[in-house]
Amino acid sequence: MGENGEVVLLGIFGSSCCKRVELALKLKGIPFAYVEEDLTNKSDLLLLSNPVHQKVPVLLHDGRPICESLLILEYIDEHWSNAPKLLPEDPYTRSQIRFWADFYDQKVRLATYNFLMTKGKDQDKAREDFVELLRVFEEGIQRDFPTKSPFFHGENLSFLGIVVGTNACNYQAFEEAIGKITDRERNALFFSWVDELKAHPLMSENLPPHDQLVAQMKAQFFRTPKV
Ligand SMILES: N[C@@H](CCC(=O)N[C@@H](CS)C(=O)NCC(=O)O)C(=O)O
Repeated sequence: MGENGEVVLLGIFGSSCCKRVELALKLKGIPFAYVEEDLTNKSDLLLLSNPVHQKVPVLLHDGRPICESLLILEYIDEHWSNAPKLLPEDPYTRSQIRFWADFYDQKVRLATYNFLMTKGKDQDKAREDFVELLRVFEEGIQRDFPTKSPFFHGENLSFLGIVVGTNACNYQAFEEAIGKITDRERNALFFSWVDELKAHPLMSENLPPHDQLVAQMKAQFFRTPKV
């Protein structure tokens, strides 16, 4: 076992939650083994490691499981507390970052699922909700971080940059596979942030291959019954 202990990531291709963990480990320079799960036939290791949610990602550190991607990022930042840091030092700023990461996850990311699961007028409403949530996100970020981008720490991606970027950089693939949900004019500020995140080498070099992602999303979408 090296000085980092044994680090294993259970994940699946195309999952932004899993990609977050991968990027955080790479940012910190932590060697890890990646194990691809099959969610149609979950491994005993996954079921034992995450008995409550039975979901990926799971990080195993010396055999001990940590579940939930945002909590895994915090664990990584606390355990490997060397630079580059994911979260800022100041407790108030940390809490603001956590607030907006949670908002993005619980509201914005879930709005894309609502879009995916609906059709017709319900889908139009889901699209409008998504645009409005991004507007709230834009306003909040501008208000809470008026002088410094919360998506980067100097040259490096930050906690929020990783959380938002790993998901939003795939909207183009989502739209090719599922349908038009974004409005780049109405959320121009948000998409200027996404473009910056996409241009960052750690992000661009680690995004899932576009065509493979589109194919996977299409396959998943046509398996999912629409309400
Ligand atoms: N809140 C969780 C969400 C993880 C999640 O939704 N994982 C999906 C794959 S992207 C999963 O494992 N789904 C399996 C299932 O629902 O049975 C996190 O942030 O880690």
